[in-house]
Amino acid sequence: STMSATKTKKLGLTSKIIIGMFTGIILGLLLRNLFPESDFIKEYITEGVLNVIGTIFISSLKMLVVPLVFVSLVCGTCSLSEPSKVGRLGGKTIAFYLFTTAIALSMAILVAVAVHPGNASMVVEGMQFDAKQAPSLSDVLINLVPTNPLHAMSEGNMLQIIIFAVIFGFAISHIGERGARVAALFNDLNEVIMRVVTLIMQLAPYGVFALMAKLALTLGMETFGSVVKYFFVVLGVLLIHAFVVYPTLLKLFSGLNPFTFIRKIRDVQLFAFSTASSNATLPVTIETAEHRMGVDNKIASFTLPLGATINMDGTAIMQGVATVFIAQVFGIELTITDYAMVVITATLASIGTAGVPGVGLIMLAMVLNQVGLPVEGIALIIGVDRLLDMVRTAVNVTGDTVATVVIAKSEGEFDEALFNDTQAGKVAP
Ligand code: DAS
Repeated sequence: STMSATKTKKLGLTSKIIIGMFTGIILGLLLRNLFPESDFIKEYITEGVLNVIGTIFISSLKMLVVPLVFVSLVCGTCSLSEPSKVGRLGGKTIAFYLFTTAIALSMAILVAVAVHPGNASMVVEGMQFDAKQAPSLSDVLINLVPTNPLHAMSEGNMLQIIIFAVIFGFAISHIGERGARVAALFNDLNEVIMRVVTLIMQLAPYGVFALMAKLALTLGMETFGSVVKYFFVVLGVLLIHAFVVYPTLLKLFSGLNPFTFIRKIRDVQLFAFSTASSNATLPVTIETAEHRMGVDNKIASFTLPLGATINMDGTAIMQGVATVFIAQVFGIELTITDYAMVVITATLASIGTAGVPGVGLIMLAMVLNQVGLPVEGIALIIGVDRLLDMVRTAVNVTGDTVATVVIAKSEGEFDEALFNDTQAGKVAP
């Protein structure tokens, strides 16, 4: 039946992506070692073919983010008619996101202090890194409301788009009969965009191949040598957060089978890993949450775009470890107050920035500034940050999805049979 056919195709996609990933890495490392200083390879392969394919793939995903977030959020909100439901949903979502980020940050700081990856012997000189100031709470709140929604969309200001879509969707559910027609239109538009997502997902194995080959070609193995301890401390905490903390929270708060969740979230994690962008992965996160995990659109369309922007547990983990690591390298003792400042600043900074590659490092500069640590310490870890960015983005989107499933189930907007693949076989259309 179509069900089994779809499932086979789906499985095929995951294994194709994994094959694309590994062949990309192998090819990249081979080329790098066979022709180490070849300009031809650098110009026509790394910056040429691979760069073009990889960038087109990421752009095709990002192309959907603004229309998808706007349309699916309008759909979601206009079916959440009573204001109390929107308020409760918003409160629950933000509370859960802050809760998991606090766990991530404190775990990261504790492990980094215990393992002590940095030692003062690592001399660092002549490094520059310009740091931006962390936005103040009032700035973050003021910047939530778009002065021009179309401008917010053109610049991809996700929080402003979310606010506008929620208000717009809310208004639709308050104009009676005509509202139903508008809502139906937006639901159709949403299906169209979801269909485009599925089409683009077919490109993934090739896009991932190119991205990984380019990464392997540029990121030599020697970079790891100097900061390997820092790298593995961050990696260790990320993996614990993704495969211990999240499954435990899922079991605790929703009673669902964590192994089913881990199996179904794998595609999304592969996309996030390959693109290092929560925003670019958002179309896949929403499609997976709704069509494979049984989350209703009215929840997923709200919690996932919000999560891609304000919920970055993986990034918080990197920042927690990096702050401690840099303090250790410079022989600076951090007080409890300093750690509290790190937690507050890292959480605030992550709320204000969208999920794009490398944003974690920019926010880290804000955090270091805030606690008076030398920002040039970032030059120590920038070499391995690209790889860690990919892993922590996969953790970021996993956290967004765990919260979404927990909240959807608590709101009764969740198809548990679909989640457990136990629904009666759908009649083939
Ligand atoms: N790449 C960011 C994201 O998309 C995370 C980061 O830069 O730390 O979530």
